[in-house]
Amino acid sequence: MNNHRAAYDLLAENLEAEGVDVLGVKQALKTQHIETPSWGYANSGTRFKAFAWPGAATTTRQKLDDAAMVHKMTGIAPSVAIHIPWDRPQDDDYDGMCQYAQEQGIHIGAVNPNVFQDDEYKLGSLGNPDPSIQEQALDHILECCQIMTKVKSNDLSLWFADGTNYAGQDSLRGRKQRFEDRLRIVYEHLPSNSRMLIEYKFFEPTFYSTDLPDWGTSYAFCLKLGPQAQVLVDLGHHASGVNIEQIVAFLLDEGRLGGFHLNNRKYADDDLIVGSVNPYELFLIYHELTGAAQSEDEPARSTAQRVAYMLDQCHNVEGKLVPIIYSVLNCQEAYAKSLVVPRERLAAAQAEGQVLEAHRILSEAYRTDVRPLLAQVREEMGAPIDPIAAYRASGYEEKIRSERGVAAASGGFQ
Ligand code: PSV
Ligand code: MN
Repeated sequence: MNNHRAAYDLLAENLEAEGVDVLGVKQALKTQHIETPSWGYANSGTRFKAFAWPGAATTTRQKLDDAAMVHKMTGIAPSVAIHIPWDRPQDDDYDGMCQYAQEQGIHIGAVNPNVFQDDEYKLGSLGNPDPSIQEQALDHILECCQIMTKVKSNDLSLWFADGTNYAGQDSLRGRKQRFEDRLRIVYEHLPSNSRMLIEYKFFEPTFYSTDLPDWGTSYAFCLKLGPQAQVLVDLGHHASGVNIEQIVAFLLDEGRLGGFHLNNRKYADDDLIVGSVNPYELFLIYHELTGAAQSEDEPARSTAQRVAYMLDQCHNVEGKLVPIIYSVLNCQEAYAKSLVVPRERLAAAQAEGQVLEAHRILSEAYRTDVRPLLAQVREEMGAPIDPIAAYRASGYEEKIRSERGVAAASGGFQ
């Protein structure tokens, strides 16, 4: 990869000949931003066992160190999503947390309330039949709205484990109404200029009904709440055949796509590297986003420009930082390929009904080997040309293994 220059020059020449503005593509790549999850640096596991990984972060300070290292290696991961209470600082010193992040060259991103880990939430949070539990969950989410202001975050990222396991267990309409009422209160407490991102998941941990099972339900709630409410698409939370890029296109066009949790749906949740199984699908998702961002269509254009790209991955068998770096790079590659799609030629072929020509134009862009372009961009940004090799050579992994050891727990900010 070190001798990328000749390959880059040739690629740039070919792309220019096809009408691609290579300078513009490089500029776009330099401003790409993938947020990493604090919880991805800590120990995690399957439904059956949490594994202790040597060197895994146990404090938020260590998670921020790791996130900063990922940013240093990639140049495009400058923020970290936090999960409360997992990342609650001692004495609620959020200023100290922000300052520490800043000193490492990163900042805090989305704030994720946790209304699923406490015993009280056994039958749900905002959808719980017990009004006092609904109130407890609401209070926690409202506290997270205040934390947003403290950490200068614009995104409240909401996921609910709510639902039922048995037919007849609870009133399905009743649960919907409880969500509607409580989410309205949350909406009223959002800091100005911020957003509430509503995530959905088609099953798990409840199996008969899930209160927010699909994008349509999240979208319907968003419509009722107002413009600051948008849908969060977690790639893992879809059944196998679902066309995620079509959901993305719809939500962009309606101005309601707020963000992503990037991962891979083979796990049906958060634990596999994004783009590791189906990089073509990731490209097709980016194709919709780039197309909207470059269009004149409103609200699609401005919506695409504000989308939050967040990884939501925990790695149990493949280490912690390398898979996160790998994931960031997969997003970078998919984005680069979407930037070289010849959109005018594609639109013309589509308008003429040239089915396979349109398909060929799009898939040829996907087949472009953009690696020399990415190497060039990284070099121009002052990031390592090969981030994974640079990470392995950095000694960071050995350092955290010897300093942190193997710990079973994951604690707060210390
Ligand atoms: C739930 O599966 C989820 O995707 C939500 O985004 C949570 O906040 C995250 O994983 C971490 O548990
Ligand atoms: Mn998620």
